[in-house]
Amino acid sequence: QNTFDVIVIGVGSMGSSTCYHMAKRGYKVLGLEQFDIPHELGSHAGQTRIIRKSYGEATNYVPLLERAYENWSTLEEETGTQVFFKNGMVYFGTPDSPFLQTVKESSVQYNIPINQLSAEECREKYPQFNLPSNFERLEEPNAGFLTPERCILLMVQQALFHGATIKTREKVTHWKQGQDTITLNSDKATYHAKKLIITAGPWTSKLATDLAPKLTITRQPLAWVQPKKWMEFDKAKFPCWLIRNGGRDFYGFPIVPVGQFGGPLGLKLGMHHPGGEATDPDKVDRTPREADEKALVEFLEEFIPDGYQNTLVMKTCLYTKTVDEHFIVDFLPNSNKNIVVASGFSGHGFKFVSVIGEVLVDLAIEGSTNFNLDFLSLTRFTAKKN
Ligand code: PYC
Repeated sequence: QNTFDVIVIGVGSMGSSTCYHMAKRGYKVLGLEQFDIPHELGSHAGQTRIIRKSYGEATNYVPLLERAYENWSTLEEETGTQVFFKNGMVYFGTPDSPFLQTVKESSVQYNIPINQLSAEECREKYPQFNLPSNFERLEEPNAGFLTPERCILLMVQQALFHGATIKTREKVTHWKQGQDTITLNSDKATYHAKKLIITAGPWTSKLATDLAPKLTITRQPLAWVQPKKWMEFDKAKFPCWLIRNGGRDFYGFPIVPVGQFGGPLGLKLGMHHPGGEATDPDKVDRTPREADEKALVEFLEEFIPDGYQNTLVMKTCLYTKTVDEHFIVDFLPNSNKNIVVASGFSGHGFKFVSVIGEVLVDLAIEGSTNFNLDFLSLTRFTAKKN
């Protein structure tokens, strides 16, 4: 009974989606999670996550996003539960920002509606923002946010419904690849499987040590604050936002009603660039620091002046970053295509969860995917040097 078609290490965001897609396709899957599902120690907690399609990081992501949107919608239909909230998104920054340029390129290449707002139109529609006159102002009406904890719970629920075995509070201590079988030890048992999928977020480098030089874990503070005018920031009026301000990039969400979404309470924001300090997921100092709060408050006071009255909650999230901030979705080298890894989501991965699980199933079971994932491959790191 300890033998499976596939074992998934880490049932956070990517792992829950992988277990869900694997079980739906009828495979015998075991998902092992060292903490609870969901938990707050990795990268998936925090009530809300941005979803957007006119992608600024690279146009190559858009086909994955098209499918991610479809898959989120399927999950909603299957469970009768809303996980995607389309309140729109704004992108603000200097016109030379490569990110904004790529948002526009994605829009043109894939026919994704975006609006370029004049300073006056923007002030009229989004009076909450105070922007330098030279900033470009873009709006993506079909973007919005996902509810990560709810998404994970629903995917795990559906995985269980389709026969998956999910074990929590069980830590993988060692795995080894044999001729046709992978043997895996946890702190509770030994298991065997034909395929292994590693979706362990910030713990990935500890389980696939060859990847350690390619991954940096950073400590990312988040704040939920009380704005001066609460209702101006309600999700009925206020969009998700990303402000690219010369290497100091911040993002945030509207206030969501806690009765529907759960806590924390308030207006949420975080700093995306420059990343927080490098850390180890087992040793990270999660205590909010004065400097963390100061950076976020100063940003609000400059760009969203009515957005800050006082701080309600601060939390620490983790990013797992690659040098180019593109994901790693690939087979482990020398694994004969039996071990697949997804990591390095670099703080912008959650929106892709619903498609990455599906891609990982394709890679593990079929040995390939229809998506072009060259830009997410491990070989891109070495290819660049030659
Ligand atoms: O996933 O869109 C995103 C995002 C932007 C900044 C941090 N996360």
